[in-house]
Amino acid sequence: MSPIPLLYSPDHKLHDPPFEHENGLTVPFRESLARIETIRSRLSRSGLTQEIQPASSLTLAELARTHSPAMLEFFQSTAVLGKPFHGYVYPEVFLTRSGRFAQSNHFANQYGQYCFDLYSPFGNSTWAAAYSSAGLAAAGADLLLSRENPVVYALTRPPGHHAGPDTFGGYCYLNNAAVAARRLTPLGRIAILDLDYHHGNGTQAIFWDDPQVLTVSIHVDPACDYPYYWGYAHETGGLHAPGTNLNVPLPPGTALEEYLAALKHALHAIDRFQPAAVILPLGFDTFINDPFSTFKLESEAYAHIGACLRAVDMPLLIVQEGGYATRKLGLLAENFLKGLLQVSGLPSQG
Ligand code: SP5
Ligand code: ZN
Repeated sequence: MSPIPLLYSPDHKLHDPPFEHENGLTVPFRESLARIETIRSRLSRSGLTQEIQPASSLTLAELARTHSPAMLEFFQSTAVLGKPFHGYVYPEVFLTRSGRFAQSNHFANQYGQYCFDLYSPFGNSTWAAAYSSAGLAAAGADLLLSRENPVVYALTRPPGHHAGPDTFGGYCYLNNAAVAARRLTPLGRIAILDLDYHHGNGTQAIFWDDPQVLTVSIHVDPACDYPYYWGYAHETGGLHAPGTNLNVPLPPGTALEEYLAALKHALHAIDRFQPAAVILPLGFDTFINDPFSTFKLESEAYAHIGACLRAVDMPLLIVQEGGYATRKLGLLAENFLKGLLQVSGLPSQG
């Protein structure tokens, strides 16, 4: 088995907010640089992957096929704002139904129109990092298009699946997986299977009315956990694309057996859709020791999940989403790939 291309860019380090908010308290920012670097170093030692630092070919015009030009303009305007504060700005006021008519070019007003939560602050280089991250996913799509690699892993950071056409939040700015999907549509129908602990609300919104892209997400029941407003089973696609969105919400406490049953259900739906390629937004925040998780997946579970995905007999692009048990992320990624590649013998802990 030739090594899996691992697409990486050091640009993610340009985005390094100091803190986030939790129940009114200021806590260290969980979506840290170390997340990506620990996966990178563990996988490089495993010999399962070969790192590539691709040149980005992603233009703003191509991004505008996924995100609104107005939100992209706002993102670009943030490159000069961080300095007067502590390096990062956070949203202050959110546009809700009662504020529909109040629109100005003031930075705070723009921020509150697109951002839906407190988890996506901006520093001067956040936009650069996000643009580069989406570029990795696009480069991953190119590798699949070349048909030389059946599996590609884009080590994207910041993550992307909470970013919609003109909304963002949840540590996300640009929807990396969606950008890759749009680049892959010349191949035919595309399926996106989101395995992050949280619902992929942004991806769902982007392809809601698109019959060419099936979006599937397995996640914690949004009635119990973030992002609360999206991710319910009755959300099944828009008027022009009925049945092309599948949400599989699972209750807190979900363990491997129930998780694998949900995964098999999702894989059947993908099979029926007959896509030409599958994109896998992969979060390790389903792990039992993840600070956000209520699921009970042990580290070995990821080998079983990877093995289950062997049933996907078509080009597969893995796109990194969440996962915040930083010291374990390398192990979880290695277990996942070992299951996917059917490499025998799970690695030891640590
Ligand atoms: C990509 C990704 O995994 N984004 C996740 C972003 C949201 N994370 C914060 C969830 C916080 C839930 N807090 C519940 C506290 C209740 N008191
Ligand atoms: Zn998540």
